[in-house]
Amino acid sequence: MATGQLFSKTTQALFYNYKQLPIQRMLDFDFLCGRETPSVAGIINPGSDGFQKLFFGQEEIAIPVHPTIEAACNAHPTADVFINFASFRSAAASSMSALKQPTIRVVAIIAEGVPESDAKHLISYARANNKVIIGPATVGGIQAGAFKIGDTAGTIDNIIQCKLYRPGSVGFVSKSGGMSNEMYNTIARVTDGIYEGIAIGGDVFPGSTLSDHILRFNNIPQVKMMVVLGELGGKDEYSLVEALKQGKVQKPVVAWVSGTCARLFKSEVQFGHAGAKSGGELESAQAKNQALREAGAIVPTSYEALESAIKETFDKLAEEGKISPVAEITPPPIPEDLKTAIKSGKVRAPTHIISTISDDRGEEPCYAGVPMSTIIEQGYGVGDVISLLWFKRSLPRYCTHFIEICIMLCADHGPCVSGAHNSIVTARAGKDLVSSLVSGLLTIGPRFGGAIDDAARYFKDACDRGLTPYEFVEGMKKKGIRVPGIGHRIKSRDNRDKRVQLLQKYAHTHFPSVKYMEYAVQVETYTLSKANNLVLNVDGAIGSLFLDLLSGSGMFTKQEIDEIVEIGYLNGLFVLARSIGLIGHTFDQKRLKQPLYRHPWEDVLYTK
Ligand code: Q5B
Repeated sequence: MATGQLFSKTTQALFYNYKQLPIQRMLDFDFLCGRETPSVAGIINPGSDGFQKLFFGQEEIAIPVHPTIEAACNAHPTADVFINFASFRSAAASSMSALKQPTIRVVAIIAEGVPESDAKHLISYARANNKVIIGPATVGGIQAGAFKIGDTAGTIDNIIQCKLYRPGSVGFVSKSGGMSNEMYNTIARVTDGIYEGIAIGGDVFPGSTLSDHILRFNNIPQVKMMVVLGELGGKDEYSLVEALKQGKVQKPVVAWVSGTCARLFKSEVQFGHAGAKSGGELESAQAKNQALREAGAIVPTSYEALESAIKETFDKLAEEGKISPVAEITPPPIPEDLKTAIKSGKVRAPTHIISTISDDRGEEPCYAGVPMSTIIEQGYGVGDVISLLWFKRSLPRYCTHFIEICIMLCADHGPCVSGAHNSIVTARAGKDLVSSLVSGLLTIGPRFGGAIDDAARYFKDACDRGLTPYEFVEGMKKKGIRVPGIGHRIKSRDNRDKRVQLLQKYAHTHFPSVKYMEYAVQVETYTLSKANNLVLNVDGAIGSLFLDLLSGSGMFTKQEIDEIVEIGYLNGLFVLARSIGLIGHTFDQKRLKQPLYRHPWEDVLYTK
């Protein structure tokens, strides 16, 4: 891996496993650096495809999602970096599959805990095929001002503070990802900043080594000095010692191997990384620091002295004219996410919806302010729930029970009525429950079940204006309007609708006043004098009785009653009730495995 640049300002990556935050951080970094193209060309989310919306600066962009690595590589042949956010269980298989793609050059493996045998297999394949692995167990790497892997360098604030939005002169490599963040900061304080930084990961077998990257940095003209942060355990640092001894590294290397404290422990110590354990003397931080020092690296006496060693090395190069000062630029501000800005109280945004009947944001949903636990624990019924969600108040029990009676009485009226017929035909055509239900519901209207609101409107108007039934009915006739709530296809003077009688009986017993119902009965007396089937029907009974409920309960102002009547709440009772029956008819047909319905020819009058 001796050749130089791994990344550039046009490098694009494929991102394995959808992880919103690291991808957005990469895109935010791109924007900060003034990249023209997003550094993430595509996302691989095994088994799914489509697009994922993310921000590129202020604009939203749609990044293609692919179900397989092959599909992603075919779709984005110029994306040559594979950022693998698979879990340790699948990281090896997916990394190998990526390495085998001719278009992929660099694979970064983020997962910790990849089995060592798998890691060795990946490494030998990568070396044989001239590919680069960063990781496993890494945060990734960064080329300042050009390209960043996943979460490398942390938040945008940290990236700005470490001046990573533009290239400096320092090549940095460490084992630890966490410490690399710390070092980006240190390096930015005492030099002109990072050119490239790589965390190789803390495993015993890293995909690429400290010396791999140092030798690579040595070939990058923009890198003027290198900083290495090793750690105790393993022998990786010795390959760097060898390279230094053999004169393969011409640029100054400032190095520190951390873990010198291990000697204070009496027994072997395992630090955070799999590879960071104090083993034999050769693997100790002290031995490695000494070997690096002897090989020509600048090695301070402690970690605390590392910053001044870097500073001195940088200042010397600058004095010698080997580093020309980097032109400082001000990066563009990254637009803050609306959610974050609202949370911090910086901005306010208009809402698009107003809702006043329910709230699901708290610990439990509330209907008109009444928590679900109260509804259940205090034995509320469906009438109470309707009263909360439709009328936004708790109505007295006799009212909510009346609502429940309406629901029960209107739930079904046999298979022959318009709604049930439609649902049955639809179900028999093989359609699903919702289609069968709505096909039945769509028949509800001025003639069938949907006359309750108009009945309430006309009865209220006529009664409030003091019209006699004669004046009202004949007035309607003149206008060519059938009286809503009057008339039935099968019910008549001699075959009264039991539902109407039950509603009337309930209201007589429980309602303080039945003024509107009595008016409707007087209208019925008049219409029955015209024809036997012009009875007060179930729609008319509910319409007139609901007027009595609204005005007699004392729970509504006059304006509220007018609004309820004008908006037309009451057909909702029939819609809700009849849904129960329509669903029942749908199930019935499906249970009976009824075939496609075809209306018989004999039942059609064919005429010209
Ligand atoms: N005439 C319901 O009509 C029906 C008149 C009228 C003045 C009237 C009809 C009507 C108003 C709408 C209404 C709800 C279409 C009904 C329901 C749910 C259901 C259904 C179920 C369930 C029935 C014969 C003569 C004509 C008409 C006159 C009729 N109605 N005059 N005001 N309201 N009502 N709908 O029997 O002189 O011969 O020309 O529109 O309230 O839907 O079970 O089936 O639970 O599922 O077909 O109960 O009354 O009568 O149209 O042959 O008319 O009476 O002008 O006079 P019919 P038509 P003329 S409950």
